[in-house]
Amino acid sequence: MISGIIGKTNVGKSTFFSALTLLSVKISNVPFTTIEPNKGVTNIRVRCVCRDFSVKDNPMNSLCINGIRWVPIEIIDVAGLVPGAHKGKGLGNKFLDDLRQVDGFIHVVDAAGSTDISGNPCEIGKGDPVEDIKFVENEITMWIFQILKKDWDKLVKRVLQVKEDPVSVLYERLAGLMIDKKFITSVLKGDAIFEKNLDKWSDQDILEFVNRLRRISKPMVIAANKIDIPKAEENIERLRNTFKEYSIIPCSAEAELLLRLAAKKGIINYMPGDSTFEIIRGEALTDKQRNALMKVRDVLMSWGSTGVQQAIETLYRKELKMIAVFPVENATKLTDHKGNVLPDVILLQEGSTAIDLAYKIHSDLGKNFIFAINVKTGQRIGENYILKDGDVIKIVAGK
Ligand SMILES: Nc1nc2c(ncn2[C@@H]2O[C@H](COP(=O)(O)OP(=O)(O)OP(=O)(O)O)[C@@H](O)[C@H]2O)c(=O)[nH]1
Ligand SMILES: [Mg+2]
Repeated sequence: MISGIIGKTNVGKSTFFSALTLLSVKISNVPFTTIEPNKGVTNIRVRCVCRDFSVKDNPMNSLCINGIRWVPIEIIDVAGLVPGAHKGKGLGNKFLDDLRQVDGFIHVVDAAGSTDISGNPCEIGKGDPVEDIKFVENEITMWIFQILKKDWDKLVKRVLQVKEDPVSVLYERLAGLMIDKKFITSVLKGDAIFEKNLDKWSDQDILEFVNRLRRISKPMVIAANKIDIPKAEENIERLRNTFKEYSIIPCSAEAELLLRLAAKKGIINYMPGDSTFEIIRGEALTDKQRNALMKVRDVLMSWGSTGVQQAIETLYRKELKMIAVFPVENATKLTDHKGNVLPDVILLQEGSTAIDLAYKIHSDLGKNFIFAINVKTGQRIGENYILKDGDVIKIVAGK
C-alpha cells in the first residue's frame, strides 16, 4: 500500500508528510523547497477483532492499541507543481514518475489562499484553491497523456494491423502506473466516443480517456490545508460546492506536526486523529510553545480534528474501499504457526474473495488453495467467498 502527496508548490505537502511520518524533512515558505521525493511510513486505523474474541493479541505487521490496529502505509511527498509543469514550468512534471505505483493521491491545497498560483506567499485570500485543484488535475492528466501519446502510433498499429485487443495494448502501455485492467475496460465501454478505431481518436479523445481512467483508478482526496487561518472556512465551502465528486477534508498539517512532536516528547497525550489533547508535562513548555498549543486547541475545537489522519484514512477506507481481514493459521487459537495471536491484518479492496486473500499472503497459498474457514462463524468457505471487513480467515492449502 502506497499513497502520494501532490499539489501546487508551497502549500504544505512536506509539512503534511512530516506530520504523518514524523520524519524530519525540509519545510519552508518558498516555492520548490522539495526537489527529491521524501518517502516514509504512516499508519491508518482499523478496528481490531481482538475484542470480539476477548483475546490479548500479539500483532506482527501492525500495532494494536486499545483495540485499534495501526496499519502501516507507505507515503511519498514529491516536489510541487505549477501550471504548465507538463511543458517544463517550475520543476516540470517528470518527477511524477516517482508516483507511478501509488494507490491514490492526497492532494494538498492552500485553503487559506495564502499563496498565489505560482506558490509565492501572497495576501491571505488572494490565492484561489479552486483554481489550484483544476490546474493540478490537468497536470496529472497531462502526465498520463504524455505517457500514452509517446507511443501512440505503435499502439494503433498493434491494434489495427496485428489485431491485438485494445484493452490489453493500453493496459500494457500503462503497466508502470499499476492500473487494473478492469478500469481500462470500464472506461472503454463507458462511452460511444471510445468505440471508434484507435486511429480515429483525436488528442481530445485520448485526454478524455485519461481523465476518466485517472478518476476511477487513482482516487484523490483533497486535504484543504491551513484551516488554522480563518479565511480557510469560506474557501472550504466554495471547494465543497465546486467539487462535489471529491472528499474535501479540512486540515492543518502544521497543527498535526506540532501535536505529534509534542506527544513524542511526552509533553502531551495525543493520538493521531484525536479531537483533543492533554498537557502532561506543562513545566517543559516555553510560553511560546504553550501559546502555539493553545492555538492548536482552538483549531481542534472549531474543526473536530486537524484532519491529517482523516485525510489518509478517507483515501483508503472511503475512496479505495479497503476492508481489513485477519488471516490465521490456527482457527481455534487464532494464531500463526509461531503462536502469535491475530498476527496480521491485511487490507483488501471491497469485493475481494478468499482466493484473493490467499494470493495476497503468498502465491503458493493461492495456487494450492483448497478451502478456507470463516473463523467467526466456523463455516467452511470456498474461493469465491466475498470477504467482509473484520473477517478472520484460515486458509487451507495443499502442499
Ligand atoms: N498556517 C499554516 N501554514 C502551514 C501549514 N502547513 C504548512 N504550512 C506552511 O506552509 C509553508 C510551506 O510548507 P511546505 O511543507 O514546505 O510546503 P510544500 O508544499 O512541501 O512546498 P514545496 O516542497 O516547496 O512545493 C511553510 O511555511 C509551512 O510552515 C498549516 O497547516 N497552516
Ligand atoms: Mg515540499
